[in-house]
Amino acid sequence: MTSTSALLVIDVQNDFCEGGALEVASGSEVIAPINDMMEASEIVVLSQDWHPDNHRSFAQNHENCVPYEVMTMPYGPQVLWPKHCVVETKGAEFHPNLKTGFAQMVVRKGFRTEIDSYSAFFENDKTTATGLDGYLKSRSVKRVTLAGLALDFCVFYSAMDAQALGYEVVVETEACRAIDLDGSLEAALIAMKNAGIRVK
Ligand code: VGL
Ligand code: ZN
Repeated sequence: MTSTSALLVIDVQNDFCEGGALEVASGSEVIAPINDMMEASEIVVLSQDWHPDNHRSFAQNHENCVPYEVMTMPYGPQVLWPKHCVVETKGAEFHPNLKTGFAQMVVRKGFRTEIDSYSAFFENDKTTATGLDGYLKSRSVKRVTLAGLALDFCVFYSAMDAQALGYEVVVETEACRAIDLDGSLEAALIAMKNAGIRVK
C-alpha cells in the first residue's frame, strides 16, 4: 500500500510573483503546474507568508539598513527583506490564478513581529512550531511533495524541516522558482540532496 501523501504549496502569493514587493523571477510560472498537482493530490496544504507591518525582517523597520543585508537576530543571522506579504494587503493574497479551492488547510507563518518564518513547520528560531506537523501527522501523512516560492528560502527550509521530522520528501523543482541571493539556490539544492531529499 502506498503511504499517505500531501502536497505542500509554499507561498504562491502576489508579492512573490511578477510586480510584487519581493518579486521572484518568473514566479507565476509555478501556478499552472501547481494547479495540476493540486487537482491530483488527496491532501493539499497552502502556506501563506503573513507579516505585520512592523515586522523585524523588513529592512525599512531598522535604521540605516537596506534590503538583502544580513542582520544578527537573537535566533541567528537574518536577511532583511523589502516589506512584503503584509497582513490584509493585496500582496499577501494568493495569486488570483492559483486554484486555492483544492486546499483543505492554510498555514500562516511569520506573524510574530520579532521572528521570521521561512519554513512552514518551524519559525526561524527552529523551535516555534506552526502546527503543520501536527496536522499532517493527525492525517497519517508519511510523504510530502513541495512546490512554490521561493525554492532557495521557504521551499528549502520547509523541505529540510520535513525531512528532519521524518517525512519522505520530494521537491518538484519545475513547480518552483528561486530568489538566488549570493549562490543561495545552488547551496539549497546541494543541502537538500545531501539530506536525502528527492529533488526532481
Ligand atoms: C520568503 C523571504 C522572505 C519565501 C518569505 O517565501 O521564500 N522569502 N519571506
Ligand atoms: Zn516573508
